[in-house]
Amino acid sequence: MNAERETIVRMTRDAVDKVRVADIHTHLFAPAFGPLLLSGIDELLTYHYLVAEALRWLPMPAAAFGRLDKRTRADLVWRTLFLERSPVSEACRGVVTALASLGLDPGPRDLAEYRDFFARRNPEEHVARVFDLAGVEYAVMTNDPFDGPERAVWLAGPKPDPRFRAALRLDALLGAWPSAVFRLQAWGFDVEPGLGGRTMAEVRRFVAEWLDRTGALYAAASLPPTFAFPGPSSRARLLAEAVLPAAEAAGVPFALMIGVERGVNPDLGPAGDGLGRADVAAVQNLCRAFPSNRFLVTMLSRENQHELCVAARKFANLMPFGCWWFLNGPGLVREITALRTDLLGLSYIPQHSDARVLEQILYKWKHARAAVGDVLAEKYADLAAAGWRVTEDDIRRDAAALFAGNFESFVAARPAK
Ligand code: HDL
Ligand code: ZN
Repeated sequence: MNAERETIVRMTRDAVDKVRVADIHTHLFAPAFGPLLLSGIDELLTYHYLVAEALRWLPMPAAAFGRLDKRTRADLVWRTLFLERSPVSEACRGVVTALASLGLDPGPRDLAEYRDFFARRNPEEHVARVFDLAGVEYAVMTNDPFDGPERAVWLAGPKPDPRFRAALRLDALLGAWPSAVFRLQAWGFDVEPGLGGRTMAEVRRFVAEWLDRTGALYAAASLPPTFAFPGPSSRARLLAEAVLPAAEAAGVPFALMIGVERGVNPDLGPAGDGLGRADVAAVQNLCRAFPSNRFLVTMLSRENQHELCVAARKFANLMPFGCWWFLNGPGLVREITALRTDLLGLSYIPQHSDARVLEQILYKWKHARAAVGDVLAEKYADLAAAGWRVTEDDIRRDAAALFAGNFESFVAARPAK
């Protein structure tokens, strides 16, 4: 590699390693939400990604594994995936990265020592330290107004924490309307199963109320591979006549997370979801029909990534984001980031962590910075080889946009609650 190329690679990796991150989709919760914020080695080891991998080896049915207590489940995962064979999968390597980032030595493979570290930590100091080590300025939560424990915290008015911002998740409304009707009626909303009467106005009122209560930066829903728009489904009608008008009125984008096949193997619980290739035409139809709405879009199938990039070239109100879930491995992150950069320049959001356990942001962002940084380094080196003078200031400016700025300008950052 020539000297100029080496310098560009070094500058790029340094800029990406240091850039502040807005983590735009996580399942983390602010400490005010109490036990909803998961943390510690036993939570890391019983993350559903690792459970799925361990169950491929364990001679027991998933249901039997699920009945064990958390510590026993963690012991089994540790033995199966870390002691009996090398932890080479992304989720396993992530646990190793997280331990090392915290100053623990993965070398001894001493689970008791790691447990002792987490038992002794001061929760508030630990949260601050993890965010600092990960270089994450804030994480956007996934906030479900239909979730009992979480709803109770919102109604009591949690103390705002600028490290944790809200996103209003509407799967229960858009994906399970028949059961949502009864909950909404119980909460005083005049809605009908057949969507008649004042239903759409009342759903708009419900969404507006929760966008305001949470200060959500965006509203969101995950959608199956069969998602179609327009269409006769309650999901399509609620989106068009209630949710998107409410999001536009509140000035927030809507995040479409498309391609998840829920409960492919129900016995595995949260680990039982799969994926399918979706129809990008639904995304294009939404962007065209709702030009005043903004759409954050991530798709779960590798085969949808190129189509989504081409669609984004057609609609400025479409912002592709993340290498979601089964796409979050170094190989696919590199492939998708190169594809996006080739087709969209810098007008995309490369990654979100999807972290469920606090310490996962340590590994998800360390690994993401490495993969995205490598691709950007190549792109800047190619640009220099074409004759452009690539400067360190340019690289830092561009990295800041990719890892936070693009999101914040797309969301037109709402004042913190
Ligand atoms: O629907 C989602 O937000 C997904 O991210 C699921 O929560 C999934 O279980 C997950 O955690 N993926 O990383
Ligand atoms: Zn998620």
